Amino acid sequence: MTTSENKNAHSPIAQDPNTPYDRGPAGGWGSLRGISRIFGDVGGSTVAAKILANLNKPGGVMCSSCAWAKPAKPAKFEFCENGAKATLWELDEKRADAAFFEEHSVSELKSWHDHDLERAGRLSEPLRYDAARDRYVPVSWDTALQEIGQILQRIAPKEAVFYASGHAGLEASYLYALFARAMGHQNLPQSSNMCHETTSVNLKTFIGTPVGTCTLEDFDHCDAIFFFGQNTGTNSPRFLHTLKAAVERGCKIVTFNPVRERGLLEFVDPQNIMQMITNHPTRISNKYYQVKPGGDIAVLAGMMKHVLAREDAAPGTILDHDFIASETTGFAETAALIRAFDWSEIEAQSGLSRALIVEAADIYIAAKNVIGIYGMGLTQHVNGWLNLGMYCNLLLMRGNIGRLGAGMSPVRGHSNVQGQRTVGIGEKSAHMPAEKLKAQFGIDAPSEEGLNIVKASEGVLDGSVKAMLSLGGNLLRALPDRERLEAAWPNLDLTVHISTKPNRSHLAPGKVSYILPCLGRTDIDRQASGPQAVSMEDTFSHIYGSLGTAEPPSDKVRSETAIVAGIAKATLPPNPRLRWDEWVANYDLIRDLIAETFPDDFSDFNKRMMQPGGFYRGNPARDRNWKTESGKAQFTPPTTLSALGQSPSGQNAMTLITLRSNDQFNTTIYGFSDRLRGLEGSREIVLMNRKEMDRLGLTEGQTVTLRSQIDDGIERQIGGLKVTPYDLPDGTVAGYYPELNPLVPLSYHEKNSLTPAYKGTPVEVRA
Ligand SMILES: Nc1nc2c(c(=O)[nH]1)N[C@H]1C(S)=C(S)[C@@H](COP(=O)(O)OP(=O)(O)OC[C@H]3O[C@@H](n4cnc5c(=O)[nH]c(N)nc54)[C@H](O)[C@@H]3O)O[C@H]1N2
Ligand SMILES: Nc1nc2c(c(=O)[nH]1)N[C@H]1C(S)=C(S)[C@@H](COP(=O)(O)OP(=O)(O)OC[C@H]3O[C@@H](n4cnc5c(=O)[nH]c(N)nc54)[C@H](O)[C@@H]3O)O[C@H]1N2
Ligand SMILES: [Mo]
Repeated sequence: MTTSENKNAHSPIAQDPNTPYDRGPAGGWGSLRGISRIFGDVGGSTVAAKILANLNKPGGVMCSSCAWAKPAKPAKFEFCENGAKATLWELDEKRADAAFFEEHSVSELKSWHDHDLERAGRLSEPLRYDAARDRYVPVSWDTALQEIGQILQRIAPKEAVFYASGHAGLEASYLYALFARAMGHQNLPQSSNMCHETTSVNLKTFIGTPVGTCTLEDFDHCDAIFFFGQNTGTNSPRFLHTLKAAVERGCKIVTFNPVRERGLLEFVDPQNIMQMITNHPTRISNKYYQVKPGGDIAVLAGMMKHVLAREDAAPGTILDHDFIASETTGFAETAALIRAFDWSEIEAQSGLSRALIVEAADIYIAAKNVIGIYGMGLTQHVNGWLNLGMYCNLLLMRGNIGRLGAGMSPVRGHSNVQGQRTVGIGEKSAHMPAEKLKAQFGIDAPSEEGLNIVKASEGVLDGSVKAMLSLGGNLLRALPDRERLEAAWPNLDLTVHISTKPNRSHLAPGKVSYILPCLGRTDIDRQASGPQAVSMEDTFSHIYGSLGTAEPPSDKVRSETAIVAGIAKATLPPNPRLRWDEWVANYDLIRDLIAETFPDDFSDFNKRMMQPGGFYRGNPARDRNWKTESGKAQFTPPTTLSALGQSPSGQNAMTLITLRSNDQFNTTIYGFSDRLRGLEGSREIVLMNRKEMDRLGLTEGQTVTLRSQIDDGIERQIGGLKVTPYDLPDGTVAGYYPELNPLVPLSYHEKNSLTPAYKGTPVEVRA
């Protein structure tokens, strides 16, 4: 179905004939049931209920789930179903302690489901892998830190990799980035390397900023919001309140997504008693277009073509000529290429008719202020750079970047993924200025660029990487090409996991392997000077403090800040200016260091971090200060109409997209209910539309094998996937991340940033 009208508004929730089970709107009673299920699962307490009541409010805990804003004036309950799940998951009463690891060998745990591994509970003491017994056994902190330090001293600095998932606060992250450089390397890959790296690298060249240009305020002033490949209802549900308010003001919402995602269709606000009682949803998208995976460049080309045609018909009325002339470069060349594309090509590549694309472009033109939202549907493609380039082009044509109510707005994933980059986590020298390292600590910064996650993974495969530290995360589930990497991981001399719960990555221990249990954000972080707050940055570049209030899982669990400092101290030669113990005793001192290294972003950090709504660190593009090579915003000439690196070829070949369910946070699987998509019970499934099922002679529930068509001499396939009918464009199959990750080659990634192309892999479907 590619029709555009969203007819679901104010009617009983329609059952889609292509969808197997009944499903409710986003929010509503379903979200409350979801929360109460997890509450029961983890033994929820009154402490947990109190933390939820203060979640995302000034002085409370900042949610460890997504990076959506924490408003200065929070709602009565400023949390969503998934934030509650993440919080309760961390407050788990169960313990994955020494007794648990004594009972279960690593080989046995390998047969467990990801869900069951994390359900074992919170890690509560440091553990070292004992190969002879195939078990993790308890060890003292001193022994752990000393041995890790000795191994890191023994190898060459560039043989070590320090990975960070976007959870840890700015304090631990800054020390981690400093530690790497003091050791002599910048191998600091981060989860964003699998995520919005496409944004960080390409947006920077187009408009001179690696992050979005909007703030929450813009959503009160926009006339249209476009959504390309971002699933709000599942991945940033508190955004739905902002959208509902915009819709009620008359703002138009237009969505391009191969999947009809519930949250972008309709929403029942769980805090609105009348809406809850009547189950009368608010329609979110006015128009919903089921673009083909990788078809967005073509859509954007079509929209731009129509904008140019309207300008030709009434010169001087459609384009923002002043803005284009004074603020941008490359318009003429780009416009010429757009004019040259054929509508028939655009229709074939996008899977949408000219009439539908024109309809969307007319909404774009009618709106004075437009915000462009996007997520993984644009970034995780080989030509992700051009997805973003074309999206910028469309906005720039009418001056929609750098003024109130308009802008480019990537929605970030992890709660502090953006902030970690701001304080120095990243493989380039630019991430942490060399002159500051010298002045503050007397350290000579490494000049060689470090490894991002794709290069670090290649290093594990070819043996050039010898030690892998992980500050959070679960690389062996999150990365592409899992089977190859899982086989190579045990060859590492050292693996160190700083984690809250057991996960699959712990089960491929290196020759020496440690699991170091850390505090989560909800826990009280007691240090010598008293309980400590930590801080993080949201998707709108606002920075907040967060104060944990739950009793930690055990007295043997340490803060991420203390663990990073402990390893650094055990590794580095003494340097009186690296005052690890004093910093751990009082995080204010670390924030002073951050403010000294990054004065433009963090002045008065300690004073401002607890202010309602956080403090804004600014964005040059928002002020039309273009930090690009030319000093202007850059139009990007399109060289192709497809975002796919390789199209599927042959009768039974399709493009695979990998999805997150409503019941997971990345590799953490809370349960098996993808309520918003009406999919229950199993994650070993493959979705396709009924027409494609008939064409391939497949029946509902039949199991099939998917085989990757990318040919690099390595065979990649996964069997036992249950065919499930679903409303998708022709030529498209969908399944779950991380289950389907072995199908995506490590080498199949976005061109400039190396972000894995998880949304556009050509696969054969075999009965
Ligand atoms: N509950 C929950 N919340 C999360 C997460 C989670 O796993 N669970 N993960 C967090 C993280 S780290 C991140 S990065 C964000 C991710 O949040 P999103 O950016 O929303 O990422 P995805 O859910 O992977 O995919 C987004 C959408 O892209 C669509 N899509 C796929 N291919 C294409 C395409 O070619 N074109 C277009 N236009 N659309 C396409 C999919 O149908 C899907 O609806 O969410 C964060 N929040
Ligand atoms: N096929 C496919 N693959 C993908 C994606 C996709 O869309 N499709 N998306 C990609 C994206 S966007 C991302 S961001 C990556 C995510 O990749 P990662 O960030 O590596 O993975 P997570 O699942 O977020 O990490 C979960 C683990 O983090 C630990 N943890 C949780 N909370 C904390 C904490 O507070 N501190 C510490 N130290 N540890 C903690 C727990 O042990 C938990 O098991 O996956 C990528 N992989
Ligand atoms: Mo992400």
